[in-house]
Amino acid sequence: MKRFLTFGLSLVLAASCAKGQAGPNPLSVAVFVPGVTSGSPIYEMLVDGATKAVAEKPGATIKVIEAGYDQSTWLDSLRDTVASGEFGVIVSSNPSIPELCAKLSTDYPSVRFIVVDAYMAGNPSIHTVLYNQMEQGYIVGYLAGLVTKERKPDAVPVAGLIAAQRYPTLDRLIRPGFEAGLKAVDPAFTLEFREVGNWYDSAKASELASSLYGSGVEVILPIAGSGGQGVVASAREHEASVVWFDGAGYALDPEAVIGCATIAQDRLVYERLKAALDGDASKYGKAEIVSARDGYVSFDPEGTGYQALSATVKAGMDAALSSLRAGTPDFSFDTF
Ligand code: RBF
Repeated sequence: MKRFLTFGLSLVLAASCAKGQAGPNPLSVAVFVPGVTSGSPIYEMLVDGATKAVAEKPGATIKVIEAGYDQSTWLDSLRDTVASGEFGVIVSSNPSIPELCAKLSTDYPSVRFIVVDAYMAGNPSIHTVLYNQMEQGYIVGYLAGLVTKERKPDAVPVAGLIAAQRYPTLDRLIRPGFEAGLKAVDPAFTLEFREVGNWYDSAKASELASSLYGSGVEVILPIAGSGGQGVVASAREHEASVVWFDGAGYALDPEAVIGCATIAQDRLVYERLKAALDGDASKYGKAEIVSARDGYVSFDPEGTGYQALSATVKAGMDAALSSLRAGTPDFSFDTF
């Protein structure tokens, strides 16, 4: 009997041991794209950064999962990804994602989540990094302000923001930052805000832009994913301008796009995933904020549209950018 018990116990031990070993491979990475990669620079950089980190780690593998534009399906799709048991690390990007990860982390405690462009502190399975997008908004707001004032010195100063939808980082960082930039040029600036309703409808975004340009707006900032291409098309028709966000804006139109406030999302994802694949688990549970001071928020001057602007505008931008990097205005914050 005793022998039988011992045998039974060792079976249980062997089973639990095998289960431990069969847990997700910590070098197996899923990139969960909440939307569609193509047309959204923030997601293109997510995939690029993760691909580079995985390529440099012997034995690591990567699978990109595009969850599509229907946000109501994201939790199920993320659950399927996690429940497959295939992935040790899930990398994703956007402010709504940590909440979904937190719903799954208790049931799948050996899976780790790295979520950028997001903020959640205190969950031991999740590491988030948020960009100081108040600075990012300020940079293009300042440029939009300078260009508008130069072209229409006698008009009541106004600029446009066309967003896919409302969400906390837009309402609390991007929009107030953009307005602060405009008002730093002229406190009389007002902002015309319009909402598309999704992240892909460039025809709707173009219509909204045309009505703003038609009413005398000179510069629009789209925060609309691939829908932003409709704003660029409208700007081209109206011989007006667009300031762009995140990256790769100038490629859309060499003239209409006059500036791009960047985030170093590809570098950030690469760095954080590389450290994780090398065994550094110290970031999980932590929410960090990166900014212009450490170079993760910046401005790309390498576009024909920007280079064609007047020397006065470019000098104004140079001064504003150095000042921002040195901490003035100070948009820093510790929690979100
Ligand atoms: N940004 C994009 O460029 N493309 C998208 O498809 C996209 N989808 C989003 C969905 C949700 C629910 C939220 C909250 C944000 C989304 N963003 C998207 C915005 C993104 O997080 C970021 O704020 C902007 O790209 C500006 O940096």
